[in-house]
Amino acid sequence: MKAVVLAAGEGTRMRPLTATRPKPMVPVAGKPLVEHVLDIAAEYVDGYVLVVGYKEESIRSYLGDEHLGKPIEYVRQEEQRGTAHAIGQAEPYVDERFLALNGDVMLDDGLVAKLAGAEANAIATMRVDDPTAYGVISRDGDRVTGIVEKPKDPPSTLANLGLYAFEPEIFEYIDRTGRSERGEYEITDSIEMSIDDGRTVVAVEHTGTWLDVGRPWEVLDANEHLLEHCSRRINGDVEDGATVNGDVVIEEGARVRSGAYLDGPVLVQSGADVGPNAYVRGSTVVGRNARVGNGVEIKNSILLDGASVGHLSYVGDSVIGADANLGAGTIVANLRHDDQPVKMAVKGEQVDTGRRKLGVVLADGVKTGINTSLNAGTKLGVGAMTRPGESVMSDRGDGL
Ligand code: TTP
Repeated sequence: MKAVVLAAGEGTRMRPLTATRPKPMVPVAGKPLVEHVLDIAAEYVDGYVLVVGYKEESIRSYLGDEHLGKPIEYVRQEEQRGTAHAIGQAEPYVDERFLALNGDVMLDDGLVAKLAGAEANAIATMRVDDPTAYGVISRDGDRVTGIVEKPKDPPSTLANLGLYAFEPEIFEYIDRTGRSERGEYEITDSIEMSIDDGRTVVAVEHTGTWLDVGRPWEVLDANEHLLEHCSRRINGDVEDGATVNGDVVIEEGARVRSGAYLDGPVLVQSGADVGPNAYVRGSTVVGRNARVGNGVEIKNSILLDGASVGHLSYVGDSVIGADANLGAGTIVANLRHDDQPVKMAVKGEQVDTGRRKLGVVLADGVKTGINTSLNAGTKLGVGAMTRPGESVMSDRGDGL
């Protein structure tokens, strides 16, 4: 059985992190999202078919032609025309029952086992409090009888998680699928056609964790969840006088200098350099070759590879892009005085993130001048710079 992994999406809601990488390459807990998906499927498949498109080169060069000993084949989706169209690209590579998995979800093991082990075509579902934001499943016993997108009056609380097992016969229905109201070829329409034709589709119910990582703060949600499961491992160089508490991973080639205080869960990746006298709190990832310098406090944040927070700064609940550089004294606000959830712009619209604590999202290569203040929920796009002493209250830069 192969896993067809959808990784062609542009990830427009995830900008500016996706201005420079496809969404499946956004790292959580030290690895690109798509790698977590491949890891979880590895036990049940004998190969992967990756459907790639937007900035595909970075996926191809990172993953290469195998993962955990299983071959990876790539197929290009020229234009993002919808999930049915994306899965349809894999037809020449698949001749038996297969898994179809979104390359940008975070889930625990168990679910893929259930999908792989189901008898017929299968859809992963989970009970959610507010189904109106999801595709909602109607069923009779285990059998799916219909799927309705974002219904005002949901027929159940079972959400479609975007993870499937299909017989190759699904390709016939994909071929016959027309465009939906939003102009895409949707796999849920192909599935409904197969049900109308009398094919059996079962709902596999997931009771663990599943997160659709679509917007920048969901990267932090996924990171928090995954780091909760990391176990202490110190392979790097920890100087005398550094304190390392709890589940902290310090990879080989990383350095933690004297006076640094690390409170897990924290991941310090190879080549990273922390301290002296820095305070790194959970759930934080200090990426490869990233720098956390003297007098810096970092909390619940992801520093992508090569990011540098060199001196006297505070970074909370934030994602700092690769090779970004925060000038001395840069301070991130991550809480509103009125205690309301922080808002962030997604495709130009202010969205309630549901998070009481949320800092900033900085594109790769952003530079802040000394003593910059960054307001909660702000995004700085590609090429953005701030002047010394600036207070940044709204988004700026390209690729937002
Ligand atoms: P989405 O998250 O709906 O799309 P996206 O990744 O482009 O993000 P955004 O809406 O922010 O622009 O896609 C779900 C999954 O399917 C995701 O893994 C990307 C993948 N996909 C494709 O591979 N091809 C497609 O044509 C579409 C629509 C999605």
